[in-house]
Amino acid sequence: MTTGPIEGSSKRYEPVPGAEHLRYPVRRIHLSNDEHFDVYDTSGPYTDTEAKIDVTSGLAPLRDDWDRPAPVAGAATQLAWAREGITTDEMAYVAAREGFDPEFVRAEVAAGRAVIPANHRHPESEPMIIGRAFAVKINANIGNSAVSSSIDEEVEKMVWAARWGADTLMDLSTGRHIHKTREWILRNSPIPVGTVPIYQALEKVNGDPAKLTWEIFRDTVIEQAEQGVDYMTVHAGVLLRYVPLTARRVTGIVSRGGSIMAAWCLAHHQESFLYTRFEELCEIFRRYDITFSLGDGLRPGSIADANDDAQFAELRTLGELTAVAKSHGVQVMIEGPGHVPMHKIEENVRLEEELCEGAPFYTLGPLATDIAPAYDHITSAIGAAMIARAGTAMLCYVTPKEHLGLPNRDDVKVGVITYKIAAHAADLAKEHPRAQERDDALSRARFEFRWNDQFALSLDPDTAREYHDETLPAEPAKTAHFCSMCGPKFCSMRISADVREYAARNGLDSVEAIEAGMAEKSAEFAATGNKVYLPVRAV
Ligand code: IRN
Ligand code: FE2
Repeated sequence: MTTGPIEGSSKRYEPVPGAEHLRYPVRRIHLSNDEHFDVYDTSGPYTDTEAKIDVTSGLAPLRDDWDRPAPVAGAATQLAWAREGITTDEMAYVAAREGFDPEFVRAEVAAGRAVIPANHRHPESEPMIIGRAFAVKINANIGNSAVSSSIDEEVEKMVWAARWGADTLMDLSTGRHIHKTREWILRNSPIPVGTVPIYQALEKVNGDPAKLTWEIFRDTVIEQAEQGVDYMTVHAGVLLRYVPLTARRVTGIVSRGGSIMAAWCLAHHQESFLYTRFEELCEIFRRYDITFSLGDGLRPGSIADANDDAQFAELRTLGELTAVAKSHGVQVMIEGPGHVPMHKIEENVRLEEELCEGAPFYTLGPLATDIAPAYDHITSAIGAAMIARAGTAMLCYVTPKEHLGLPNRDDVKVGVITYKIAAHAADLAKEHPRAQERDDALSRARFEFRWNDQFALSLDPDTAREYHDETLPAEPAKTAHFCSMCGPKFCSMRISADVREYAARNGLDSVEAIEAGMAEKSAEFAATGNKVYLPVRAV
């Protein structure tokens, strides 16, 4: 089990303004100039300095003694309470975490523009919010398959994903011990957990979609609801009449859940029970406050199929179901693509907002090109950054193993860090109030050659340090005014620091100083025989 603080940081719990009985987590990064920098923290107690965690007994049930208002017309949900004008403990907590006013949080939840996935039966989770007005979130998918991985490995992947910044986690297990794996993950997860219940329902009928029934599906949902699953993907927009629209596609139906439901519809020549029984599902969801993640069963699985009739027909139905769910007081987010070239990305967000009343959009990438298996964390992060900038609230990560195999622990970390980059790049572009502070802090550290601070402020301090130390491992190099990329003489950061110093020393303004400094540098350069590449010299 991976525990202990992230390098250069310590874990703190700060009181929630206006609800001092609650404390929210932050990660404090300690800098060498006696400053510190606090960041949003998803890692739960695993990064506490003296984390003593026993996965067999699970995490402490944090939310067990929080206020839980009475249900509103049968709905015990954040949406129903928000609409009643009630600011719940969960709303105050997420407001403090993100630096917003609790009333703003309540209003966004009431409008259905944000969701707080928090099943009453998952008290171990630290509430978080998903909505376009808030920081862009990322989801990590884990889960075993019939051919690979054990319960221990999946719990470790969950902890690892949360450590590196996953805001939510989906357990997509399809192999053996589905129930038990999920139980272990839930009891130990500080972040909300989602599932796709149709996967387990299919296991119960030995993998034959035609044998699925509403009753089997419903019982599976209740089983998972009781365990504490916070949000569930339901592919209720795959209608019988949409299936033929996929016939001429290059990659047909690539969604697992979507293909299961399409197979059922065709086998019975009936409308999907997920659609016809949707209101009964809402009645279950609102008892636990499970959030719908309305599945994109007809999402494009290739650049050629992006934004086609099948995809947008389904989206229209998801819009209709959004209104139904909300009328039952159930929180909703909408899943989106997939594979989409850059010029077709924005249209997805605009249509989703228009058709689904601004419900949070949760997209899988999208991959901006199909040509790079083994690098699909990158092909998809390009699309993810763009779609998040346009308004997507949560990004489902893609790992380097996408299309090739089940991700291992290392792939999970690469996927998470890659998606933190995409999400943060979008936060910057959206001018999210706090986003740029971290860039500024890291840039200052870089400019001042505070190497350890640069590592500590980065998304992945371990790898940053490792790469640096590959060529300059000695401790004095941590204060050296250069790295091995340019060597001691050609560090632009050092040169501009020198220019500033030169200006101060000689009482020049910066333009004069730059000119004078450049002349000096040019003389220095000529003295080396005008060689651009100097041998690297460790100090
Ligand atoms: C997210 C957006 N669109 C799809 N996703 C995720 O893809 C979904 O939440 C789930 O984790 C995963 C697999 O879904 P399918 O293939 O069953 O649709
Ligand atoms: Fe794909």
